[in-house]
Amino acid sequence: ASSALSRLANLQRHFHPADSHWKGGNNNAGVGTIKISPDVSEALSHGRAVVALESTIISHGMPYPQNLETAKELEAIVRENGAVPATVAILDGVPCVGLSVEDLERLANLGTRAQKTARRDIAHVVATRGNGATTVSATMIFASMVGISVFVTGGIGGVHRHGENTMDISSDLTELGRTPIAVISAGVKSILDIPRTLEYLETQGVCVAAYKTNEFPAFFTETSGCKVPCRIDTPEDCARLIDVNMKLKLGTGILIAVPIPKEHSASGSLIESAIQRALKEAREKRITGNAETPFLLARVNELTGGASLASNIALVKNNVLVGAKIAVSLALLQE
Ligand code: PSU
Ligand code: MN
Repeated sequence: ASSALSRLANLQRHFHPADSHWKGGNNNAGVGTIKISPDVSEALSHGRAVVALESTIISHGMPYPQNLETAKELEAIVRENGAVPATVAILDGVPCVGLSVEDLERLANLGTRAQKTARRDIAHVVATRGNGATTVSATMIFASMVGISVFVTGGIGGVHRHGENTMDISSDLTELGRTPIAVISAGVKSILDIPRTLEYLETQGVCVAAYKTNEFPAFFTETSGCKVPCRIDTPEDCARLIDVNMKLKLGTGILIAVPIPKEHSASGSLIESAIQRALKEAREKRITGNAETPFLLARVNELTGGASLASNIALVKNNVLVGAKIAVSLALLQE
């Protein structure tokens, strides 16, 4: 706990924690400073449960206004379950851990005008004082830097279909291999190559656990046909896994895959045909690189008449519920 405290003190050296409306511009904060919101800072310094949340899901993953409503609801679910939410984004060039309602509104309104920010984009967004919506990889980095151990999202990136030729492999996977934080997600979408994604995670040394199931879930559906090496049935057991990973200083992340609740799981064949069509369109329009995931997400949502968005929102809420319980168990374990 003392090293966490001194790390926190170092990070906050250049800004006043009480000044929650601090913004870039005429600031004297050094580059490399992270702004931590007062409630997140308070929770971390007392060893209380904190749950990190990403912001690409707000800006690029969902349309307005559902993105704003969802972002606020996710934070509320975290609080109702006894943890403090820490949504991560880069605002006016400053990496922020813990956002105000105004910050969330700003990001939701910016939508895709906020820059999708993965690890490789961070320095550029900060140097140009831009607004960056952090993906799983960038969110892991900032959350881990300030001492957060649990991070919840909807789905992570993975190896794209045909990735063996394009080498389009999300930096989320390499980040899991190098940053020790537990990421709770509903698995990966079948817009991706799920078996290769799991192979890549194995190579990266990432512990992949499935929650109350033996199979890796495929985001919209509970099953993918792929078995996981590790099954966990309670938040307490997830907390123990995270605690051991930290104490052994393995340095790698953990992926905890929570299947979408049965009542919200989309019709597998409906989703699959929409995915096939969206993939074909992406190839025809030559949409590649970091534009591919947002394109596919939006197109699948259009093609399913909003069904995929409703499922998406339901599963993220469920992930946040599980993640908050894990974070609370972990805080108790580490008291
Ligand atoms: N998958 C989803 N929803 C998302 C994303 C992925 O089901 O919102 C976002 C996440 O922010 C993830 C990013 O980190 O896309 C991965 O993008 P890429 O495939 O370009 O690495
Ligand atoms: Mn990519």
